[in-house]
Amino acid sequence: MSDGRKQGTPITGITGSGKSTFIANAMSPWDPAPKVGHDQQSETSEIQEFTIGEPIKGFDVILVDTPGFDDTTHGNALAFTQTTKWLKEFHRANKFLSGIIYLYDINNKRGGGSAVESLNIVKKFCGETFTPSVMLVSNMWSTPEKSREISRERTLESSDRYWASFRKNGAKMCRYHSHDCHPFEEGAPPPSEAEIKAMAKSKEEARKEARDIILEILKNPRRNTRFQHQVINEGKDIAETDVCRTVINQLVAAVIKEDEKEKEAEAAAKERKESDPEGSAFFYEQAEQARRRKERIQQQWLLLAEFVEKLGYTLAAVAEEYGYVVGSCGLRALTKITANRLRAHPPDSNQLG
Ligand SMILES: Nc1nc2c(ncn2[C@@H]2O[C@H](COP(=O)(O)OP(=O)(O)OP(=O)(O)O)[C@@H](O)[C@H]2O)c(=O)[nH]1
Ligand SMILES: [Mg+2]
Repeated sequence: MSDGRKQGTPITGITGSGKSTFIANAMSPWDPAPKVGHDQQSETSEIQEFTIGEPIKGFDVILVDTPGFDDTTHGNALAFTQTTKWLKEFHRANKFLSGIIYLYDINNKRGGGSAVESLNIVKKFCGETFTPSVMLVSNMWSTPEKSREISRERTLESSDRYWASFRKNGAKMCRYHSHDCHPFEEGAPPPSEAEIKAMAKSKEEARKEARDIILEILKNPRRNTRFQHQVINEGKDIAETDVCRTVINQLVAAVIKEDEKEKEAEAAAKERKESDPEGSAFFYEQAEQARRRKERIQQQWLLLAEFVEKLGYTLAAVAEEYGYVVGSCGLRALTKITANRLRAHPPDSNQLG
């Protein structure tokens, strides 16, 4: 029987790292389960709670499916805004976080940059005090495990860019071997021998392995994240929190980088216009691609500006802190979006609790 204590655990990680699958595996067969993505596009775009039907150790366990970091449409801004909005409601309802699971595909098909950025966001969100409640879970292991997976795990554990600083502050780490319980897509190439073996692992095993991780998390004492502390105890606006500043810094750095790429490609295209029309067309296309990426970043910024009050002031502070040139075209565009937003909706209180 549950004694009514509700514990939430957000499952985080970059897009496609297997968050929804982990939750689906952990649920009892009769529980509603999240939708799992089978293509490159991000599947989960709305944060959603899934409560395991039967209480575990007297707790109602709520697994929270979050949009992936580096979401192909909205980037980290979506994961940030949805998670903080959700936490605000969760906290108001007197429920608390028992931990955070950070999932990492041990084959890391998506490259290192987005993983590092997402880890920085989680790090700033948690702060040192909450870090012992973080569980770093590597998944998608091959059967049998490959030596390159084991060496990648060592890199994760020993590198400060990845998990070392989390580990120093008490975060736990484990492997999740269980396979994807969902059948392969129709028309997909026949599964390999290793995949057949992996599929043969029963749903029960996948559930047990997921629940062993959950049991570990339920042992955590009640802690507040740095984000909660800054907003509730220190009375900061969301824009002033460490995690929001990190998201802003990442967006600004990305927009400036794309802006520079666009300008360089445009200059190269102009230079070759007469002498090398083919080369010139290539560089024009490069410039166009950089422009499109810049626009996508500006959409993320808009999403953030819709949610976070006083973003303009924080943008200025971040620009000063990191020495960004405010006159840079990309940064100016972000400032303009923020200014429009501030004109339309003057800041009011947007605090947690
Ligand atoms: N082989 C294998 N495939 C997995 C595993 N976990 C998930 N997958 C597959 O990886 C893909 C992405 O899984 P999802 O659970 O949708 O990932 P997600 O992190 O929720 O993705 P977003 O919602 O897009 O952020 C799907 O095709 C899954 O079937 C695993 O442990 N092993
Ligand atoms: Mg998902």
